Amino acid sequence: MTSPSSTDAELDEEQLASFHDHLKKSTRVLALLGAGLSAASGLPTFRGVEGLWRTHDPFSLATPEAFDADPALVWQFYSSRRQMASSAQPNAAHYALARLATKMPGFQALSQNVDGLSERANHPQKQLQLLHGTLFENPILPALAVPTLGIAPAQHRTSEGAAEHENELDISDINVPLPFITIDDLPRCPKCKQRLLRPGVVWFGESLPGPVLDEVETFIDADKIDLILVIGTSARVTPAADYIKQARERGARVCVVNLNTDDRPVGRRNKDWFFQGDAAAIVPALLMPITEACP
Ligand code: BJW
Repeated sequence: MTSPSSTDAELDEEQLASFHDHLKKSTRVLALLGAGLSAASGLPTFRGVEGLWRTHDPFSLATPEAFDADPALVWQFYSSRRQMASSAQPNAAHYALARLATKMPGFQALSQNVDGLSERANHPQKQLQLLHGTLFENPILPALAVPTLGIAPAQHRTSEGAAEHENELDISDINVPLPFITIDDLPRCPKCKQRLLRPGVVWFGESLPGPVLDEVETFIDADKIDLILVIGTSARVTPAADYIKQARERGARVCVVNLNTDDRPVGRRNKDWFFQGDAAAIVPALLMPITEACP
């Protein structure tokens, strides 16, 4: 069930006090971050009512097979996502998590987001693991700099009238034709000039970046973990979601922040915290004892 955003005032005081007590004693903390973290910045999630995967088939856009079949369509999808992410601003939750990182050396954020907003909130790089890569790895050619996410299913794409519609693309209308691009417009390897470059994100069926997996494993194996924050994620995609279980096995208590009461990770325990509402409102209030403390 989804309800309107919570404000700080709506947080259950007893739950909040119990969470703050635990946070103040914690030194090794993980956070698993998902698309809901950036929802208040105006970016769509994947599986919600207005989520990307409700109107766009993930297997036609977010798999290596989709890229092989129609690289122009896939590049257009990711170019418009990058454009939207560039126009968005980090919200109070991104900033609070970045501040927690500067205050707590034993804090690691594991982000499934590719939108660059944590980086732009100055989250220290060493304490931010980009599990699913980033939209900002490869250069975007001018032909791919489409204004908004007017991605139509492949059968609706057309070159006719594209120029006059170019500045009118509307995220809410999936039937708006896209600017027409061909395979010759796509970015290629600067060395061999032949191989097509691809968006720097992790698609279904692909392994997560090796160095990132190593960093996360090293952190988890190093010692006991006090807490894992699970913020704005449906926790349905593996291996990211498995980190919740692994953190529990290292002793972590689990704190979930989500708009939707149904989106709690499997295997819930009585000692977990669940704060329902907008991450941008809740996360700063949760982290305040550390982020607002004197140095
Ligand atoms: C709010 C809020 C607010 C809203 N405040 N909250 C069958 C076929 C193929 C693969 C598989 C398969 N079965 C299983 C798999 C494995 C697969 C997988 O998990 N699939 C499941 C979906 C079933 N995983 C993989 O394929 C991974 N790789 C892998 O397993 O490799 C193995 C391997 C090893 C060795 C060699 C080869 C392979 C890779 C997964 C990559 C996921 N990629 C995507 C796309 C990235 C690029 C892009 O952005 O387009 O990553 S999919 C998409 O889901 C994206 C996200 O990072 C990820 C997670 O989504 P997230 O963030 O949780 O978003 P939502 O929308 O699901 O949830 C948002 C939440 O926020 C909701 O709960 C809302 O309620 C909440 N919310 N507003 C607080 N304001």
